[in-house]
Amino acid sequence: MTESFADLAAFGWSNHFQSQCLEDDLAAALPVRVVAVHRNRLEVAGSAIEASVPVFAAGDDAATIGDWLLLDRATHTPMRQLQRKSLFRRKAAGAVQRMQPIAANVDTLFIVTSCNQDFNAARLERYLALAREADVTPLVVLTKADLTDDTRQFLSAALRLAPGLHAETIDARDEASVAALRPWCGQGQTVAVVGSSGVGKSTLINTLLGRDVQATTGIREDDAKGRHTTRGRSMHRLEAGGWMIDTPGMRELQIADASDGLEQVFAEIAELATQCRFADCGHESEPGCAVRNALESGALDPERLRRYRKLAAEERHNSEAVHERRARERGFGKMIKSIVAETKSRGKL
Ligand SMILES: Nc1nc2c(ncn2[C@@H]2O[C@H](COP(=O)(O)OP(=O)(O)OP(=O)(O)O)[C@@H](O)[C@H]2O)c(=O)[nH]1
Ligand SMILES: [Mg+2]
Ligand SMILES: [Zn+2]
Repeated sequence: MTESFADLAAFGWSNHFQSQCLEDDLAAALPVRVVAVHRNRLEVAGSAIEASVPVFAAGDDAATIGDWLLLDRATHTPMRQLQRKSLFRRKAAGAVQRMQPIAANVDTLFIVTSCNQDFNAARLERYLALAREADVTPLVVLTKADLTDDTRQFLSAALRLAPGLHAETIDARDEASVAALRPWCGQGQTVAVVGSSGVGKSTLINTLLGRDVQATTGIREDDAKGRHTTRGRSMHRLEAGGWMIDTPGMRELQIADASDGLEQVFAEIAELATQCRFADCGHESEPGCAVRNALESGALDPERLRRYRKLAAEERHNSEAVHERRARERGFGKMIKSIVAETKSRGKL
């Protein structure tokens, strides 16, 4: 073995991954991290190796940006994908009832929005629920602070969206301003940067890198929407040793399989519900309803409750659809296996 684990640590390698590899595995294989995702290929990098390899696995488990793979030392073919420490994922866009991995083995998620019309509490709550579900620490990054006199209003609105949440307001083009984010970007740390098109994800990464690696373009003047400049996902190493994952602006962020994350983001509503007189209170007309009392006293914002109900209904609906699809496919897989077994036993295969 030529590479040292100290080298791999610079790529985010830790005991979590080491413990999944026997000594024999590492004699035959090279651990590498997926640092860019293209349609049919993955770019991988590790200690003294950079390579382009075919996409690995399919469906919900497909290797994604940030994943660790073991490559055959001789052929550089992917042999195994290591279990992830975390996975940020959403329901695939459109009518597809599948989960789509966005980034793996992420420590911190920068949820980027701007101090303008892009700021949307309901959308941020979606990101937050998915981050909490994935066990990834979220940080709300409010860009374009230089274009408004009212950064405090955006900041306090952001901080109300989940308990214990951090948020920073920055000018993504300004080195001194983005320095506030460096504590999350230290040695071996992986940060995924997500948000709508045009909010300044690539700009922020370029400023942290100190050079223009990612292309950026202006937003539309009339509605502040971006032009979907970044197309693929890629990881970039900072001098301080952290890794930044740039992602394309998301048009749609549907949630599924995220009920725990949702409960954590809306913890104050779940907590109120435990104080209702009836355990199955619908918070409509029942006496002794703590949720309605909180609405009446002004302790609970009716908009927040409305967003929670809407998101919880969507989460239930999507989760059911995703699980049904999985069960159907499992059933179909079993049917194929039994047909193959039966045909074999009849000596036809
Ligand atoms: N004034 C100001 N402009 C900014 C700031 N952040 C980004 N911009 C500008 O906003 C535009 C869009 O920035 P990008 O970095 O391309 O946005 P993006 O989030 O990567 O967008 P996609 O790649 O399309 O998802 C560019 O013209 C940036 O210069 C900021 O904090 N202040
Ligand atoms: Mg971009
Ligand atoms: Zn109630």
